[in-house]
Amino acid sequence: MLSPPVFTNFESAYVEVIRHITDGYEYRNAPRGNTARECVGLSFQIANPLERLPFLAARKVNPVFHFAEALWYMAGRTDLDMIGHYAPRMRHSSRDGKTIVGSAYGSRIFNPVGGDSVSPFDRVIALLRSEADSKRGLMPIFTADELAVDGNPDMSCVVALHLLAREGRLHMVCYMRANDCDRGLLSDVFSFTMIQELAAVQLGLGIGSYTHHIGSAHIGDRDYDRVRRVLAEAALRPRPVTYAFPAMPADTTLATIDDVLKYEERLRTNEAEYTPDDIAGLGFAPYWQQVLLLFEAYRQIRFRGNDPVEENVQRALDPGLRWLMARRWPTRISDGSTP
Ligand code: 5HM
Repeated sequence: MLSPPVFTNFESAYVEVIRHITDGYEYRNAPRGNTARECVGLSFQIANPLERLPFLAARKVNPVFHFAEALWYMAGRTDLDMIGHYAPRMRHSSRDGKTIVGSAYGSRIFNPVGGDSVSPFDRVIALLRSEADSKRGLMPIFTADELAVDGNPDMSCVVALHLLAREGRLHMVCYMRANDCDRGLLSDVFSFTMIQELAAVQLGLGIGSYTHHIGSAHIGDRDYDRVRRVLAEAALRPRPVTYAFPAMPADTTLATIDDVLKYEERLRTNEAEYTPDDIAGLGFAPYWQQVLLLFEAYRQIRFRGNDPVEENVQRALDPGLRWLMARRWPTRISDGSTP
């Protein structure tokens, strides 16, 4: 078979990828000191890219970080102020202590580059409006000048994102030079499928498939035990929660993202606190209200000692997001299954 294997959702693809590398790795190596198991050349496709979160207690994903990173990309940002708040580890990837270069993928897609006055994202949207069948909807990310930086702490792992409109649906193909399949893979697929969805909404198309191609697909030794636990849990399905995976509202634009980020900044800096009613009154669709509720919950986790997150915020969270938050911060949020 020459096509990549197709999975219904990200969770099933992720479990198969880590199973494949764990059982069938080709190499043991340690590039830049990171000991890992590696397969060279790995691809998969996801039929429904909206189902972008894995619900596995052993993996404990952080939905606050995932939404923050996706929004940070879509706003074309490079600042550590925002992303470092949600992922302190990213501070190690900064060359100047203030910005991220290689991994700030959004800055290469959503800002004009190379003397153009229009961003690659807007160019591709315009192209696909004028020629739906085009194969040229490519947004490059990796740049050759990254090879010339001595001891580069942060070389882009993504080579390009590619949009293809076919028969009323918008597909995305992602090309990666390397992916840590128990770390970067989770946040990369989450953010890139959100960018795909944003593009589909702009074009008035349905969501198509998401295809992911990786050059070096690896799992670090530091994560090996956790990966074994995830595989053991996955063998004992069914899923613990049913999450509706809502679609991005059809009226979402880049201005919506900027608006959400205004409130995000107030919460991140602890300048404001919002009840669920406050958030409902800000004029956002329920989809974006859930994102702001996550930021409010995280504000309470970060700035309120060891207190549990307010009960009304917990109750207003979508049950699936609440379940994930309860796995990640079990002393601050309950999953609502016990009164
Ligand atoms: O030595 P190298 O530059 O490839 O190290 C970066 C590590 O972070 C690799 O394990 C790479 O696969 C992982 N990574 C990822 O999987 C990093 C980023 C950030 O650019 C990412 N996905 N988005």
